[in-house]
Amino acid sequence: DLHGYVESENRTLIIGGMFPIHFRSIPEKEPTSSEPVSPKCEGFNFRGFRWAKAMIHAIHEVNNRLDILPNITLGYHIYDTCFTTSRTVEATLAYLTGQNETMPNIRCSAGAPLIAVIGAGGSTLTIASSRILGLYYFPEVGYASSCSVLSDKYQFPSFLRTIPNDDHQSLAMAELVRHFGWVWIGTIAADDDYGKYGIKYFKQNVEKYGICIAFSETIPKIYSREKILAIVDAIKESTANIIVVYSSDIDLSPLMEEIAHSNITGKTWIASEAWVTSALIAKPEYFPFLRGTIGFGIRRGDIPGLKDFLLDVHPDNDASDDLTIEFWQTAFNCTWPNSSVPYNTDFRTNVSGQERGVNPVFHQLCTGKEKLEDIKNTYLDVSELRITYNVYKAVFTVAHALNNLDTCVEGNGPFPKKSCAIIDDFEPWQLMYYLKNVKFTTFDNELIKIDDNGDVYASYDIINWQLKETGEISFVKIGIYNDTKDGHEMKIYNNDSIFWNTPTLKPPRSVCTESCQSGTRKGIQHGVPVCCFVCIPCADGEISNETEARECFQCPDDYWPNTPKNECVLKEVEFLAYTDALGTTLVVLSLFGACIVLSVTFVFRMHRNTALMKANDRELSFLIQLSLVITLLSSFFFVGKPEEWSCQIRQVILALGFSLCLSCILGKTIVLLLKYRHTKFKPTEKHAHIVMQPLHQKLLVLISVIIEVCICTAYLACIPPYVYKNMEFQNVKIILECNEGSIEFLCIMFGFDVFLAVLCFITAFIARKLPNNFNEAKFITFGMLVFFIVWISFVPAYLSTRGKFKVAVEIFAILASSFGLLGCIFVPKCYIILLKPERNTEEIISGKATTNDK
Ligand code: TCR
Repeated sequence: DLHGYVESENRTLIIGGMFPIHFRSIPEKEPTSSEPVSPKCEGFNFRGFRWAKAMIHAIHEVNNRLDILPNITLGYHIYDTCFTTSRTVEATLAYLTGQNETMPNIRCSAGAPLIAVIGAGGSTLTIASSRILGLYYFPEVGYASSCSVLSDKYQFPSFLRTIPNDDHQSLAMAELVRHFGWVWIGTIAADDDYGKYGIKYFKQNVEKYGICIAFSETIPKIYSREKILAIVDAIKESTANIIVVYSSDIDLSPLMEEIAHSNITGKTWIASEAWVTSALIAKPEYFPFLRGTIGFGIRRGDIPGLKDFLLDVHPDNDASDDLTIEFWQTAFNCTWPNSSVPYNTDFRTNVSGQERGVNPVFHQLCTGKEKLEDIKNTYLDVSELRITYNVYKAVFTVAHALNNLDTCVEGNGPFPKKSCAIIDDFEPWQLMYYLKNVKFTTFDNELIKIDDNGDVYASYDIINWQLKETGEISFVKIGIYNDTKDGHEMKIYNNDSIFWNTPTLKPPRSVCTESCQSGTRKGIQHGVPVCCFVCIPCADGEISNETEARECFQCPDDYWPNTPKNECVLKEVEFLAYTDALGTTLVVLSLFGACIVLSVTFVFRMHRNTALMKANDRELSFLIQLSLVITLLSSFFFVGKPEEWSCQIRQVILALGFSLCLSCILGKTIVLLLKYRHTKFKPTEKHAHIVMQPLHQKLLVLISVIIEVCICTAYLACIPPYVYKNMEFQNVKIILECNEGSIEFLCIMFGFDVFLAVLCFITAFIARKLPNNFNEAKFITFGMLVFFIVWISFVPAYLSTRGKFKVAVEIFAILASSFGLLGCIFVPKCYIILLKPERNTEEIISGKATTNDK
């Protein structure tokens, strides 16, 4: 331990200090077989030594200042904790007893009284010491103990600190991770309160943002190569590119050594305050693996005069100062002559697996002439004074509190009856009162104010590891994070100034699954973190138009998803258009048919005076021709985009056309039938003429048409057809068709036509034997057969087709039946008229001379 104070006429008060001047203690092999002694320490920690020196420097500064404690001299008593709890507890007890014995007996010290302790470094150590000191309400001021549990004043009533509570840092890390959009994170924690609580709070924060933890590893406190290799494997196997490490540099260094050894590159490390600027980790040989590391550093300060004070160290100054001798030996790699101080040995097995020798003999002796200025050493590096500055602030916190206690005016004091504490003899809790209310500014103009929980205001520098031209690592400040009254603020100055550990030097991505593209949705799987999902394509008829969609949406009725399924597009509308090859053909055919009918009319008209034409009922023929034109041309209403009117008109026109046509034919066949009866039963000629006069024929036609018109009107008036968007058969298309409205009406309407047709057929069939009128009845029978065949075959064909072909089938049937009638009724007559005019005579037509002609 280091101790010292200046003898003077002033009253002297001692401040204790606990620093990790060694990295670890050497575990005793067999503690039971001999009297237990406190373990020895190994691994000289230059950084801890600097902290201790900074405390001494701060005490000197207080002593030299006239404004603080002018009539009091501060002394110090520093213990080495070796970064282990046992040593810390031992030191704590030594403070309380005042002797180098570990029996608690508060302030029974031989020398000057101890007033407060600065320390004890890591949180785990502080928790141990503070529990003991708390029993006596003995003030302890932490400089590096940042764990959040220490804010609990119920457990640690006499603890306060100059380092911010880690809750802020954990939140800051979570914000940083969110800022860069990383969602798949690995965490590594030291196996102590600092690491565990830090990572715990980080995870809590990060979960709120939907960020997932890929792996969580713990670095063992006692070195174990297997455990470290297991961590290395976990890092290697994971797809997480971002690794958050909450650990002190001392615990982390064996892991980093192994990481460098196994050549793990391409990871971005997020550093906690304890290792972000540590020379133990920021070694140039680790730079290929650790470059681009981002971390949080607490506020730094350049303590005036510290560098000179640090340089002013030499074993010659105090031959009994073992620590300085050990420092000298380690720094210059030599052994101090005639000293019992062992050369810094390291028993930890190193990466190559060999044990390092115990106390190796160094032939090189130290001369004492070695120059500290010549070597590069962490101890002398005053560029990143963060914890060191905290030590300084801790000393001044105690000094200011003591000064306030000293300057208390009796009658105005804080204690019962407005009394004051007396500087010569005060109780720890009285100093505690002043410590809790201390408020001062440092040389840096930083206001130090301890709050009720013993915490200070949190402010962090965001630091990025970059490479200097000299090959050293530089810690570049890329932003700040501040705790504000309402929440917090994080500022990253310039994204381009960040150096990234990626081949492209672009910010890394860290996701478990790449985000789902539009057209798919996120499928959460059971038993894996939410960040690892599968992308499921949207179902038919559904889309998702954003990435990361949780659900797909159904397209509206007339819409259908495009191929990438990220947009609803209007469905394609299908109908038989005029421009369609099929549509054009059918229209041309029907026009052609109409032309033929017209030419037949023309031929009949030209030859109206021939025998054949005279025997023929001209008006009826004309009406049949007219009705065929109507039916043929009605197919125009079937082609083209269905509209309300065309839907209503098409079937009606067709039905009317057919009823006109069939009733006329019926008129003809009835006449023929009567003639047939006349020839068979030989009634008087007169009789026949009386039965079927042309007028009667026309009446029949008229009545039939009127009936049909009535049916049609009722149909259109009651349940008219309408345009229907049929989407049942195909999702991608809307089939635009006419819905018949009422099938019943339709059946009645065409049923009447069928009824007429059946009558025609029967009458014609009965009269077919009659040779009269040039076998007209036979041709009509034949025509009616064609008509039936066409429409009977139409039904199954119509029912089994879909879409635009359905109408095409109907038009076919119309054309076929019309052509059939046309062919059977008029073509034979035209044939006689045009090609066989010699047969066109009265005798042959009346059938008297035709028997041989058949
Ligand atoms: N708080 C850590 C210990 C620690 C530390 C450091 C150790 C901090 N910063 C720098 C060595 C060097 C921050 C704890 O345990 O609370």
